Amino acid sequence: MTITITAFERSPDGGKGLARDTRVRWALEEAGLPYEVRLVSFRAMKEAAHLALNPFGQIPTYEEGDLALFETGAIVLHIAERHPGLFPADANARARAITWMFAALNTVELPILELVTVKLAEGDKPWKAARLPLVEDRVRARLNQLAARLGDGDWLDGGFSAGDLLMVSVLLRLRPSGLLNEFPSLDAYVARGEARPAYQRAFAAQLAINAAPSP
Ligand SMILES: N[C@@H](CCC(=O)N[C@@H](CS)C(=O)NCC(=O)O)C(=O)O
Repeated sequence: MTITITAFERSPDGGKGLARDTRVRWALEEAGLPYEVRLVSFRAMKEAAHLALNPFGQIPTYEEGDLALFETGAIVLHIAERHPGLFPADANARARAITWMFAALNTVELPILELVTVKLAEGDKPWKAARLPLVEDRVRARLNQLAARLGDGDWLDGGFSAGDLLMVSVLLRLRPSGLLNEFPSLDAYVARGEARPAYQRAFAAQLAINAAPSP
């Protein structure tokens, strides 16, 4: 059955791989699944056809036969549950991998998104200078805790899993801030994720779209 995802017609990051379709592409590549991409403009994302797929008017979405999904966590979970490559076979290990998926999206990504908001959306606001160090410290606190748990392991819980896929994807958003460099073990963890052939293919596919000359 054909899998179709949506992605930005032109990503605001210019192809750095930070738009969330990259996570889904990565999961599909890890699972060895071919997929098609429908590019959408910012305007089209807010129109009825796209809102029927994602009520919040965002990318990515995922269509497979008569199934339509949104939310990258749900999409990656769906892929991981149905195809080998992203979950361990042991039921408890799988439950822990799912825990890391939630931790990535619900505990680690939140302060990182706050940082992005302060820097970009609120970049010209008078409170930015006072708020930025507070938010940076909240991110540092999370990274400290995460680094303590990772220790000298390659991945968060044994072998690479969908939990690592989402955690690496979330941490990648920190690259431009320089905060990741303060945590060498996490920096190396992210680099391990980026070095995976499946990630490289996912990254190259989104770059090919975003680096192409404007139509
Ligand atoms: N929680 C959602 C977030 C989706 C999201 O924020 N998508 C961004 C692109 S990475 C988007 O579509 N932004 C445009 C907008 O919100 O108008 C997920 O994980 O799928």
